[in-house]
Amino acid sequence: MDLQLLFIIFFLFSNIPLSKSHPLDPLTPSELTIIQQTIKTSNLFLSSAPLTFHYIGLADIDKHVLLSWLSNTSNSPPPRRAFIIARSGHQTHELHLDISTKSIISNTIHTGSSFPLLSLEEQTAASNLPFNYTPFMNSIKKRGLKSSDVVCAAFTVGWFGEVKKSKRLVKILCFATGDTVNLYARPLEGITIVVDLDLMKILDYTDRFVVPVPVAGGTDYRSKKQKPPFGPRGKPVTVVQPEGKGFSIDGHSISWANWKFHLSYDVRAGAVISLASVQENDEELHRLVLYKGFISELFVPYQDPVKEWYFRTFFDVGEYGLGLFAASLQPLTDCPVNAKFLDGYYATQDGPPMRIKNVFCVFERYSGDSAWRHTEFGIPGKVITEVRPEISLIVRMVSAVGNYDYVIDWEFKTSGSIKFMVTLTGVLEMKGTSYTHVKQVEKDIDLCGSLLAKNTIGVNHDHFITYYLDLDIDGYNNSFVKAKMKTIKVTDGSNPRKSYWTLVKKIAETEMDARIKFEAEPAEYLVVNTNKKTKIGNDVGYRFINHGATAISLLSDDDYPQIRAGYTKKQLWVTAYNVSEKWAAGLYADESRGDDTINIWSQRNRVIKNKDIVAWYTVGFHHAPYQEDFPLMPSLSGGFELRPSNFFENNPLIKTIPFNETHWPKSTDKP
Ligand SMILES: *[C@@H]1O[C@H](CO)[C@@H](O)[C@H](O)[C@H]1NC(C)=O
Ligand SMILES: *[C@@H]1O[C@H](CO)[C@@H](O)[C@H](O)[C@H]1NC(C)=O
Ligand SMILES: *[C@@H]1O[C@H](CO)[C@@H](O)[C@H](O)[C@H]1NC(C)=O
Ligand SMILES: *[C@@H]1O[C@H](CO)[C@@H](O)[C@H](O)[C@H]1NC(C)=O
Ligand SMILES: [Cu+2]
Repeated sequence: MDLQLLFIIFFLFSNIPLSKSHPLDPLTPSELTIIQQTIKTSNLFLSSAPLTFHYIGLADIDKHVLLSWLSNTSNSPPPRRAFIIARSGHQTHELHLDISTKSIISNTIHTGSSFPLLSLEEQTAASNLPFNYTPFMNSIKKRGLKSSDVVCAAFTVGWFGEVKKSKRLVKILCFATGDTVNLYARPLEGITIVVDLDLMKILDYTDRFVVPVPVAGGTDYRSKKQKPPFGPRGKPVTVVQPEGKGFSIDGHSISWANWKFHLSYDVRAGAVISLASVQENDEELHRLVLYKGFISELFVPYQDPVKEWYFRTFFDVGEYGLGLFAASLQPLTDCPVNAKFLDGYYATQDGPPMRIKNVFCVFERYSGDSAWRHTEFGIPGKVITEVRPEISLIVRMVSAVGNYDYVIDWEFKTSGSIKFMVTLTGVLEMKGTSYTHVKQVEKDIDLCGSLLAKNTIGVNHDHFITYYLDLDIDGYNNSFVKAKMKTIKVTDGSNPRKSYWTLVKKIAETEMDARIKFEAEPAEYLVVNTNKKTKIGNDVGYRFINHGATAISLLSDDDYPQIRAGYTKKQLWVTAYNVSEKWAAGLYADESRGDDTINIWSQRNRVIKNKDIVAWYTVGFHHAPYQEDFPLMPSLSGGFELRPSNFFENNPLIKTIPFNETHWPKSTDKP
């Protein structure tokens, strides 16, 4: 090898930033390949039956092992292990595998009646079946459509009280495209196709009625399809960071201002944030807040009981995967110009790993708001004004599960807050109808939604986004505090007031004391560490603050979708930490029967006082559509905040210094 080539090679490699790997890093493409190869060549499965992978992710690392490694990272890290759900010969296998030794540690068969995530490949295969099925081709003709203008998609079927062991089914729904890409606006109403995924065969077909397929005109949302006059818009806005970015990313470890955390990708959960820790002013130490957090389930029940709609009660995390349906974020529009992007990799059903480019973006946000301000008029002869800009760090991902797009933001604030926001946008799931005007709808007919356009109903539904939050506030043993606001009556005439309110704080002893319905009583809800105090003696803690979106399920308790999502009647639950209890509607959500859900675990009524605890927070929306949601929904946001509450000695932002105007590139842009 000549010197020049050596030099080039050296140059190439010296330019690759060497990032430290972390035990919580997501599985790499080569690890995913090793895992699949090891299992395929293991002799555990019959070679005659196809072997398909439905989940491959990093196995949970024992918390004590990880924390002990973190306390001295020069020791060897915990071994890289994977958790796998695979199917073969009509059976679901759960496997644990050690990656470095390529050895299968355990292999058990799931015996319940519910099923793992659907793979993308089988959804595609099932959606293609109708096109080789004569009755369906006749149905297309009956609706005056060409098969090249029709697309189909696979929808999970739910569970409606069957007691026999279930088959792995999906229902196929079909839509017309033609002169639009907005397929959900053009349903082929009346048709139900039931497919057995294991046999990959149509089991049942019905075409009950024909209503007009809504027209394509006015439904396409692509900019190139819009014609003048164009709609409302201001002047373009961009972000300038004259001194560069304020955060750094080392592999998957991110640090910014007073925060440090780890960001990982999981095919089921999407973003997983771990070890989020924050620093007090003048302190070296980062104190842990959130050991691990992710979206555990996303339940979307539609509210129309007819044959073609009743089963639409989706669990987007456990059936489809927020990570699997993550979109590649578009620079400049999904995330601002100052964003950095990370990729994600998932294992396919039976092939090479897939990359999702730009699955996350990370950026500093300044929206023109202040983090605090005060104008003091009270000192004679002076007006004192101090304002500090609010700059925060956002981690964003978008999951486009079918028609809906969920923009999922984790916002870290210098105040010590973490804000969890979900934005709903995308396309409504629409229902075909013969109605073209509201006046045709008879009074006693329940549309189960609203007429949004000719032949188009937007069906009522909900979105319940449930976060798993393994909080470890400044340490491992935490407690849940309900601070109820109680009105005190002044009856003894000792002062002119007749009443006032005060906080009555109580630590929840067991899980039954920690099932919270916000409407039940005015209260503050905190997670505290009673073993750690501020200098003046308060327990360090964080409290939950909701930012809209506190809807809870309105279904009756005996309704099957409600049984499957029994936790959606309360916004907040606290349970004892258990490594097996991660998925709000169960590890196997597809066709689940509600036997592995938060509300069931919580019935054990374990002690949660001064223990390792997990909080489950559900962001909920009732969605009754309006015409502005057609043909595409303007975004609608809601969420909550975890706000330090006696965690710091005082407001950490007192020491923030304001912007220095002279830093801005063009002083002519100044007001
Ligand atoms: C960290 O672990 C290394 C290797 O085991 C050991 O040599 C070192 O003394 C440890 N450091 C501390 C601070 O415990
Ligand atoms: C947490 O509490 C348990 C008792 O519930 C105790 O055994 C353990 O030492 C505590 N751990 C810490 C880190 O305080
Ligand atoms: C942990 O959770 C699983 C699943 O809910 C349960 O079977 C097991 O008994 C739990 N373990 C403890 C110690 O509670
Ligand atoms: C603003 O920044 C400039 C350049 O760094 C510096 O020279 C100047 O002293 C700063 N002004 C104030 C008021 O801090
Ligand atoms: Cu909606």
